[in-house]
Order: sequence, then structure tokens, then C-alpha cells
Amino acid sequence: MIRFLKSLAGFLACFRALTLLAAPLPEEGNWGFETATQGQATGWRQSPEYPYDRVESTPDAREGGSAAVELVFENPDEGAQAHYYGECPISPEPDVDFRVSVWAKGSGRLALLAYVYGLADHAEKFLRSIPFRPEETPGGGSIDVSPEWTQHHFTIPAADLPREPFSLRIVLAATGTVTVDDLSAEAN
Ligand SMILES: [Ca+2]
Repeated sequence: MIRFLKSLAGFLACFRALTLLAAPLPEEGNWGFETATQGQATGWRQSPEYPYDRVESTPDAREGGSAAVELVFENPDEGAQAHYYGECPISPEPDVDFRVSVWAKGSGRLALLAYVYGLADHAEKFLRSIPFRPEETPGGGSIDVSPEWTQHHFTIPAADLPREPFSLRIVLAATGTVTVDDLSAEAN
């Protein structure tokens, strides 16, 4: 029995090591915006509280794909935000930095947020929004988007994530006119 438990512990340690190495985003999340329904990326939606001027699926995709999403939020009032979020829940490791990358091009700025939900009582309950920290500007905030497709890297430090079980949704907060494609999770 003890031997069995030891081997089980070994297996679980391996499994954990594997998940730390690579925690891919759930496949069903349409992270490349390849599928659209009535001109809108499937599985993504605008926040009614933080609307864009316009969001639509565009064929102007990064190499290897046939669609991306164009976010338009021109001349916002001071401090105003527009949110476009993936409906697919993500459950990152609670004690590991959560790193994602995204491709963008256009004219404007892009920030990433996470809507974070607690999972007490087997129900998701919205807790708060957490900003990702861009690798280019570690102090926080948004990154400058250039006219050429460029991959940008964002992190939520483990210390910013809840201790209790949680899930999150990725939120794209852009100003100007920014086309986004191919989100992915990154190994730590
Ligand atoms: Ca795509």
C-alpha cells in the first residue's frame, strides 16, 4: 500500500511538473478567432458596460489563419475602457504566474485583463478584474500596437491571483483600431 502511495505521489508530481511546463488554453476557446457567427467571433463577446465602437471578424488574419478580430475604440474619454472577452473559462495553476501571448497589429494600444471568478459552492461568482502586466512595460498598463503583426507577452504574477479555487476569462481592452489574433498560454 505504501509503495502504491509512493508511486501515486510520483505520478502526481510528474503530472504537476507537466502542467507547470505547459498549461495550454482550453481548445474550445477559439483563441485564433477562426470561427465566426454572424460576423462575430464565436465564443467572444463585448462587455455591455465597456462597449467598443465596433468589433468584427476580419479576414485580415495572421499567417496560417483565415480570420482575426478587429477592435475599434477611437477617441475614448479619459480613462474609458472597452472590453472584449472570451467566454471560455480558464483554470490556471493558483500558485504559478499566468503568462499568455497575443498577436496584434494596427494603430492604438492594447491591454489585457482577466475577469476572475471564485468557484465556491460549485458556482462561478465574479470576484474582480486583474490587469495583466505587459512584458514590454512591466510597470503595467497597455502596450503600443504597431502596423505589422507583432507578438506581445503578458503576465499575471501568481501573487495577484486568488488563493481559493478560481477560473478566469481573458479580456482584450484596446483603444484605436487594433486587430488581434492567436492567443496562447506560455510555459513559465
Ligand atoms: Ca486567426
